[in-house]
Amino acid sequence: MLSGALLKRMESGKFITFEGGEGAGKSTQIKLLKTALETANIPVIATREPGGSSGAETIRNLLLNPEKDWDTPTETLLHFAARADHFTTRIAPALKNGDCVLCDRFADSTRAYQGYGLGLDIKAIEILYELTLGEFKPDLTLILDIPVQIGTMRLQDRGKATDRYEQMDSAFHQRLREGFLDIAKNEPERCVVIDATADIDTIASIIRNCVANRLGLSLFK
Ligand code: T5A
Repeated sequence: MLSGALLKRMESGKFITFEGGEGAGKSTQIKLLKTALETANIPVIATREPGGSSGAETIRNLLLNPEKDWDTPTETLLHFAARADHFTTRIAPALKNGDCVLCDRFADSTRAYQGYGLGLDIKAIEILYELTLGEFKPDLTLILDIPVQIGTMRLQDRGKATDRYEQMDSAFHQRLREGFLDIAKNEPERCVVIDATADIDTIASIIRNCVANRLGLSLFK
Protein backbone atom coordinates (compact mmCIF):
# COMPACT_ATOMS: atom_id res chain seq x y z
CA MET A 1 0.00 0.00 0.00
CA LEU A 2 1.12 3.58 -0.65
CA SER A 3 1.84 5.47 2.56
CA GLY A 4 -0.38 8.52 3.10
CA ALA A 5 2.60 10.89 3.02
CA LEU A 6 3.92 9.41 -0.23
CA LEU A 7 0.52 9.57 -1.83
CA LYS A 8 0.12 13.24 -0.81
CA ARG A 9 3.33 14.08 -2.65
CA MET A 10 2.33 12.17 -5.79
CA GLU A 11 -1.32 13.01 -6.13
CA SER A 12 -2.81 15.81 -8.13
CA GLY A 13 -6.52 14.91 -8.06
CA LYS A 14 -8.83 16.05 -5.27
CA PHE A 15 -10.56 13.66 -2.89
CA ILE A 16 -14.07 14.80 -1.90
CA THR A 17 -16.17 12.77 0.52
CA PHE A 18 -19.93 13.00 1.12
CA GLU A 19 -21.20 12.09 4.57
CA GLY A 20 -24.45 12.19 6.52
CA GLY A 21 -27.24 10.08 7.98
CA GLU A 22 -29.63 7.85 6.08
CA GLY A 23 -31.56 9.48 3.21
CA ALA A 24 -29.58 12.74 3.39
CA GLY A 25 -29.27 12.82 -0.43
CA LYS A 26 -25.56 11.99 -0.90
CA SER A 27 -25.98 9.79 -3.98
CA THR A 28 -28.26 12.37 -5.60
CA GLN A 29 -25.72 15.17 -5.04
CA ILE A 30 -22.71 13.09 -6.13
CA LYS A 31 -24.35 12.49 -9.52
CA LEU A 32 -25.00 16.23 -9.96
CA LEU A 33 -21.49 17.28 -8.92
CA LYS A 34 -19.97 14.63 -11.20
CA THR A 35 -21.92 16.07 -14.15
CA ALA A 36 -20.83 19.63 -13.23
CA LEU A 37 -17.16 18.55 -13.09
CA GLU A 38 -17.42 16.68 -16.40
CA THR A 39 -19.01 19.74 -18.01
CA ALA A 40 -16.03 21.78 -16.82
CA ASN A 41 -13.68 19.14 -18.34
CA ILE A 42 -12.35 18.11 -14.94
CA PRO A 43 -11.64 14.33 -14.88
CA VAL A 44 -13.76 12.69 -12.19
CA ILE A 45 -14.81 9.31 -10.86
CA ALA A 46 -17.58 8.54 -8.36
CA THR A 47 -17.31 5.70 -5.88
CA ARG A 48 -18.81 4.56 -2.58
CA GLU A 49 -18.14 2.89 0.76
CA PRO A 50 -18.46 0.27 1.92
CA GLY A 51 -17.49 -0.96 -1.54
CA GLY A 52 -16.07 0.77 -4.58
CA SER A 53 -13.63 -2.02 -5.57
CA SER A 54 -14.29 -5.68 -6.21
CA GLY A 55 -12.85 -6.87 -2.88
CA ALA A 56 -14.64 -4.13 -0.96
CA GLU A 57 -17.98 -4.86 -2.69
CA THR A 58 -17.69 -8.47 -1.48
CA ILE A 59 -17.20 -7.19 2.08
CA ARG A 60 -20.13 -4.73 1.61
CA ASN A 61 -22.50 -7.66 1.05
CA LEU A 62 -21.38 -9.16 4.37
CA LEU A 63 -21.77 -5.86 6.23
CA LEU A 64 -25.21 -4.83 4.95
CA ASN A 65 -26.86 -8.25 5.29
CA PRO A 66 -29.83 -7.60 7.66
CA GLU A 67 -29.66 -11.21 8.88
CA LYS A 68 -26.09 -10.95 10.17
CA ASP A 69 -25.48 -9.37 13.57
CA TRP A 70 -21.75 -8.52 13.70
CA ASP A 71 -20.22 -7.45 16.99
CA THR A 72 -18.97 -3.87 16.72
CA PRO A 73 -15.18 -4.51 16.70
CA THR A 74 -15.56 -7.16 13.95
CA GLU A 75 -17.80 -4.89 11.92
CA THR A 76 -15.31 -2.02 12.26
CA LEU A 77 -12.45 -4.24 11.10
CA LEU A 78 -14.54 -5.26 8.08
CA HIS A 79 -15.17 -1.59 7.20
CA PHE A 80 -11.44 -0.87 7.37
CA ALA A 81 -10.59 -4.03 5.40
CA ALA A 82 -12.98 -2.87 2.67
CA ARG A 83 -11.49 0.64 2.85
CA ALA A 84 -7.92 -0.63 2.55
CA ASP A 85 -8.78 -2.50 -0.66
CA HIS A 86 -10.79 0.41 -2.04
CA PHE A 87 -8.02 2.92 -1.27
CA THR A 88 -5.20 0.84 -2.70
CA THR A 89 -6.88 -0.43 -5.84
CA ARG A 90 -9.18 2.47 -6.79
CA ILE A 91 -8.81 5.76 -4.88
CA ALA A 92 -5.01 6.10 -4.82
CA PRO A 93 -4.52 5.20 -8.51
CA ALA A 94 -7.27 7.65 -9.57
CA LEU A 95 -5.80 10.52 -7.52
CA LYS A 96 -2.35 9.76 -8.87
CA ASN A 97 -3.83 9.92 -12.36
CA GLY A 98 -5.13 13.44 -11.60
CA ASP A 99 -8.80 12.47 -11.29
CA CYS A 100 -11.13 14.13 -8.84
CA VAL A 101 -12.61 11.33 -6.69
CA LEU A 102 -16.14 11.74 -5.26
CA CYS A 103 -16.76 9.19 -2.52
CA ASP A 104 -20.17 8.37 -1.03
CA ARG A 105 -19.12 7.86 2.63
CA PHE A 106 -15.57 7.33 3.93
CA ALA A 107 -13.91 7.06 7.35
CA ASP A 108 -16.18 9.68 9.00
CA SER A 109 -19.00 7.15 8.58
CA THR A 110 -17.01 4.67 10.69
CA ARG A 111 -16.45 7.38 13.31
CA ALA A 112 -20.18 8.24 13.30
CA TYR A 113 -21.79 4.78 12.93
CA GLN A 114 -19.40 2.47 14.78
CA GLY A 115 -18.09 5.17 17.15
CA TYR A 116 -20.89 7.60 18.08
CA GLY A 117 -23.70 5.20 17.06
CA LEU A 118 -22.50 1.83 18.37
CA GLY A 119 -20.15 3.03 21.09
CA LEU A 120 -16.72 1.82 19.89
CA ASP A 121 -13.89 3.89 21.38
CA ILE A 122 -12.94 6.59 18.84
CA LYS A 123 -9.26 6.00 19.74
CA ALA A 124 -9.53 2.43 18.37
CA ILE A 125 -11.00 3.81 15.15
CA GLU A 126 -8.13 6.33 14.82
CA ILE A 127 -5.56 3.54 15.26
CA LEU A 128 -7.18 1.55 12.43
CA TYR A 129 -7.34 4.72 10.33
CA GLU A 130 -3.63 5.34 10.72
CA LEU A 131 -2.80 1.73 9.95
CA THR A 132 -4.91 1.79 6.78
CA LEU A 133 -4.42 5.32 5.46
CA GLY A 134 -1.50 6.90 7.31
CA GLU A 135 -1.68 10.70 6.99
CA PHE A 136 -3.99 10.64 3.99
CA LYS A 137 -7.21 12.70 4.42
CA PRO A 138 -10.00 13.94 2.17
CA ASP A 139 -9.37 17.40 0.69
CA LEU A 140 -12.99 18.28 1.40
CA THR A 141 -15.81 16.56 3.30
CA LEU A 142 -19.39 17.65 2.69
CA ILE A 143 -21.66 16.65 5.56
CA LEU A 144 -25.31 16.61 4.49
CA ASP A 145 -27.22 17.28 7.68
CA ILE A 146 -30.87 16.25 7.97
CA PRO A 147 -33.27 15.63 10.89
CA VAL A 148 -33.63 11.87 11.42
CA GLN A 149 -37.39 11.85 10.72
CA ILE A 150 -37.03 13.55 7.33
CA GLY A 151 -34.24 11.17 6.25
CA THR A 152 -36.33 8.17 7.29
CA MET A 153 -39.37 9.47 5.40
CA ARG A 154 -37.30 9.91 2.24
CA LEU A 155 -36.12 6.30 2.42
CA GLN A 156 -39.67 5.06 3.03
CA ASP A 157 -40.87 7.05 -0.01
CA ARG A 158 -38.07 5.52 -2.09
CA GLY A 159 -39.49 2.10 -1.14
CA LYS A 160 -36.29 -0.04 -1.36
CA ALA A 161 -35.64 -2.88 1.13
CA THR A 162 -33.83 -1.63 4.24
CA ASP A 163 -30.31 -2.74 5.18
CA ARG A 164 -28.94 -3.56 8.63
CA TYR A 165 -28.11 0.06 9.54
CA GLU A 166 -31.38 1.54 8.26
CA GLN A 167 -33.19 -0.84 10.63
CA MET A 168 -31.52 0.64 13.77
CA ASP A 169 -33.70 2.73 16.12
CA SER A 170 -34.12 6.50 16.02
CA ALA A 171 -31.87 7.08 19.09
CA PHE A 172 -29.03 5.46 17.10
CA HIS A 173 -29.72 7.74 14.12
CA GLN A 174 -29.83 10.79 16.39
CA ARG A 175 -26.39 9.87 17.82
CA LEU A 176 -25.07 9.61 14.25
CA ARG A 177 -26.35 13.06 13.40
CA GLU A 178 -24.69 14.54 16.49
CA GLY A 179 -21.51 12.59 15.68
CA PHE A 180 -21.24 14.03 12.17
CA LEU A 181 -21.81 17.57 13.53
CA ASP A 182 -19.09 17.00 16.15
CA ILE A 183 -16.63 15.77 13.50
CA ALA A 184 -17.33 18.91 11.44
CA LYS A 185 -16.84 21.16 14.48
CA ASN A 186 -13.48 19.53 15.24
CA GLU A 187 -12.15 19.79 11.67
CA PRO A 188 -13.58 22.96 10.09
CA GLU A 189 -10.69 23.20 7.60
CA ARG A 190 -11.79 19.88 6.03
CA CYS A 191 -15.54 19.68 6.70
CA VAL A 192 -18.53 21.77 5.60
CA VAL A 193 -22.03 21.14 6.97
CA ILE A 194 -24.81 21.57 4.42
CA ASP A 195 -28.51 21.86 5.23
CA ALA A 196 -29.87 18.81 3.39
CA THR A 197 -33.54 19.74 3.91
CA ALA A 198 -33.38 22.27 1.06
CA ASP A 199 -34.45 21.30 -2.46
CA ILE A 200 -32.11 19.26 -4.68
CA ASP A 201 -31.05 22.14 -6.97
CA THR A 202 -30.37 24.55 -4.09
CA ILE A 203 -28.13 21.98 -2.40
CA ALA A 204 -26.33 21.24 -5.69
CA SER A 205 -25.59 24.93 -6.16
CA ILE A 206 -24.26 25.29 -2.59
CA ILE A 207 -22.01 22.26 -3.18
CA ARG A 208 -20.65 23.62 -6.50
CA ASN A 209 -19.81 26.95 -4.82
CA CYS A 210 -18.17 25.19 -1.93
CA VAL A 211 -16.04 22.97 -4.20
CA ALA A 212 -15.01 25.98 -6.30
CA ASN A 213 -14.16 28.17 -3.29
CA ARG A 214 -12.48 25.59 -1.09
CA LEU A 215 -10.57 23.64 -3.76
CA GLY A 216 -10.07 26.30 -6.44
CA LEU A 217 -11.71 24.15 -9.13
CA SER A 218 -13.28 26.30 -11.85
CA LEU A 219 -16.70 24.84 -12.28
CA PHE A 220 -18.37 27.81 -13.90
CA LYS A 221 -17.19 27.86 -17.52
N1 T5A B 1 -21.59 2.48 7.08
C1 T5A B 1 -20.81 2.90 6.03
C2 T5A B 1 -21.06 2.25 8.33
O1 T5A B 1 -21.77 1.86 9.26
N2 T5A B 1 -19.71 2.49 8.54
C3 T5A B 1 -18.88 2.88 7.52
O2 T5A B 1 -17.67 3.04 7.73
C4 T5A B 1 -19.46 3.10 6.22
C5 T5A B 1 -18.58 3.55 5.08
C6 T5A B 1 -24.21 2.05 3.57
C7 T5A B 1 -24.43 1.82 5.05
O3 T5A B 1 -23.19 1.47 5.66
C8 T5A B 1 -23.03 2.24 6.83
C9 T5A B 1 -23.81 3.49 6.61
C10 T5A B 1 -24.97 3.04 5.75
O4 T5A B 1 -26.03 2.66 6.59
P1 T5A B 1 -25.78 2.57 1.54
O5 T5A B 1 -26.75 1.62 0.90
O6 T5A B 1 -24.54 2.87 0.78
O7 T5A B 1 -25.44 2.04 2.97
O8 T5A B 1 -26.68 3.79 1.89
P2 T5A B 1 -26.42 5.25 2.36
O9 T5A B 1 -25.02 5.68 2.18
O10 T5A B 1 -26.98 5.40 3.74
O11 T5A B 1 -27.26 6.06 1.30
P3 T5A B 1 -28.80 6.21 1.12
O12 T5A B 1 -29.14 5.63 -0.21
O13 T5A B 1 -29.56 5.66 2.27
O14 T5A B 1 -29.00 7.73 1.12
P4 T5A B 1 -28.36 8.93 0.28
O15 T5A B 1 -27.42 8.47 -0.77
O16 T5A B 1 -27.85 9.89 1.26
O17 T5A B 1 -29.67 9.53 -0.37
P5 T5A B 1 -30.21 9.50 -1.87
O18 T5A B 1 -29.51 10.49 -2.68
O19 T5A B 1 -30.28 8.09 -2.34
O20 T5A B 1 -31.66 10.05 -1.57
C11 T5A B 1 -32.62 9.32 -0.82
C12 T5A B 1 -34.04 9.65 -1.35
O21 T5A B 1 -34.32 11.03 -1.09
C13 T5A B 1 -34.56 11.75 -2.30
C14 T5A B 1 -33.98 10.90 -3.42
O22 T5A B 1 -34.64 11.12 -4.65
C15 T5A B 1 -34.17 9.47 -2.89
O23 T5A B 1 -35.45 9.00 -3.16
N3 T5A B 1 -33.90 13.06 -2.14
C16 T5A B 1 -34.56 14.19 -1.84
N4 T5A B 1 -35.86 14.46 -1.62
C17 T5A B 1 -36.19 15.76 -1.31
N5 T5A B 1 -35.27 16.77 -1.21
C18 T5A B 1 -33.95 16.54 -1.44
N6 T5A B 1 -33.07 17.54 -1.33
C19 T5A B 1 -33.56 15.21 -1.75
N7 T5A B 1 -32.36 14.64 -2.02
C20 T5A B 1 -32.58 13.33 -2.26
